[in-house]
Amino acid sequence: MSLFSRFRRPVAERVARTALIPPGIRVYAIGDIHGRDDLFADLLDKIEADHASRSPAKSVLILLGDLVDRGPNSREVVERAMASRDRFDEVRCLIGNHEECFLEALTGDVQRVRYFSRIGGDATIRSYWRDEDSYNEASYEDVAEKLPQIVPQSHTDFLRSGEDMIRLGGYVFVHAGVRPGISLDDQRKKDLRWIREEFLASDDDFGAIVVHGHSISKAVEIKDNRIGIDTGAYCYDTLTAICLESDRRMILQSYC
Ligand SMILES: [Mn+2]
Repeated sequence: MSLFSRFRRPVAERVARTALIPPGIRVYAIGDIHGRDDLFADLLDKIEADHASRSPAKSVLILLGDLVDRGPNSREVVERAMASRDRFDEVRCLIGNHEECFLEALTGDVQRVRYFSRIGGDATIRSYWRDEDSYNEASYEDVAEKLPQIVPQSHTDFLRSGEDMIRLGGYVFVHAGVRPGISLDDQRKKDLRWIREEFLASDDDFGAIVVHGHSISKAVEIKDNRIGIDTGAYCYDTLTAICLESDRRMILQSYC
């Protein structure tokens, strides 16, 4: 199947009046990209075409985190995310657990480099290192020393400027989820970036519909209290965005 299949405008679904995005704003949120720059590039094109085909509105792009690791082109994904600031009125990026570990590895701490490398960061380091042979021969100590030098400061600054929670109308955007029983204002960073089962299993009203990534499902998960859009770019070759405007929502996808 062609990656650049012909663009078809998706049909918007109307939802409950409580799930509103403020007037004049059109949000596009993208799930975990994980180094799949091919899918990211294609999805951004689809989003741009979708936005242009609709009535004028402020375009807000939200990246739900986990831009890096596992897939082959993390460096390119970060570069493209930064460049997307020229294509949208506003770009906001969440810090995923993989960005957290990447930023920690960039401190030069050998243990953190080792951990980062194990959870998928190996692919990220490779994308910045470029020279395959020298990377294969490098020790963790070598990597800890060299990594902060080969990752451009602009990339580090961009990732570090990420947010942990974005609230917009009746929605809240987080990387992983929220802890049930705790108000949105009191959520802990660790849960927002790492939580899985307790959040996914909960039927609680969290105070806003939670749009999240982090936990992979083959199809988009739309529940009353949450919407999961991590469709496993690096393993199922599908990257998903949700468009939210007023009381409408629609899905855009890129796959190969
Ligand atoms: Mn994650």
